[in-house]
Amino acid sequence: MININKKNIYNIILITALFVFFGSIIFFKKRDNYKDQNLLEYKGSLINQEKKHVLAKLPYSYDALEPYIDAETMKIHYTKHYQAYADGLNKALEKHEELKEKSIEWLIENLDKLPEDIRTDVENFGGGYLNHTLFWFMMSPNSYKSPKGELKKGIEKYFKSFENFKNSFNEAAKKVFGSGWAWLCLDKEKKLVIINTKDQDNPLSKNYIPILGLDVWEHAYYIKYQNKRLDYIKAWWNVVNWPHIENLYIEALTKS
Ligand code: MN3
Repeated sequence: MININKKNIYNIILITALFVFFGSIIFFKKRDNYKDQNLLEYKGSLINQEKKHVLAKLPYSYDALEPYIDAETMKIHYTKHYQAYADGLNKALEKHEELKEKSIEWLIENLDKLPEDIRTDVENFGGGYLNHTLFWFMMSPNSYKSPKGELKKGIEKYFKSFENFKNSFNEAAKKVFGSGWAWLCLDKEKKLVIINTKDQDNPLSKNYIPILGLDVWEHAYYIKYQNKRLDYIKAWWNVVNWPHIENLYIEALTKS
């Protein structure tokens, strides 16, 4: 029989306290896991010392999104297409020293204020550069498959259910004629809306704040999916970085 003296009681209290302590660390760590993935987030414009817009470092390896997005596509998409957009943007800005330190977001939001001789190049190359920078971070190899928290509430408020939202988004992505993007955005009234854009147009130019975007240019999927765009769209849902998308949503909601 255990002799319950003072020393034993202290031991029991100590052991219980340790259990509670380590138990809560494990519990909170597990709970925070959803948010932990945001460590690699795009926080706006990447301009180097030579005043050039540089590529964002890809936050995962080329094969990380397999089998949904194949490594070859990722590599060409990142090293060739993305690079070409950055190069085209930097080349256009060479003619206008005063615009070199403007963030890519500012340039895209203010296309109508740009000198006419570079407006189209900034729209196309700058748009492509910004769209892809956003796109890489909107995906993750450790996707949670569906949103949580504020974003889940927002989606259910404006689209009734996550399934419903996905169907509408798929439809918008499927409907892009030729090359373009599908987006979940915040409109001027801070409502969530789905839009699509042609070529490399970014929602910022049209007074929308992009929250989630999908590249439906053929270069984004043709190697693996050929002409089956809808198969690519459906597979892509498996790699959406929802905690990051939720952060973008909350940031956009509080932006004046
Ligand atoms: Mn692309």
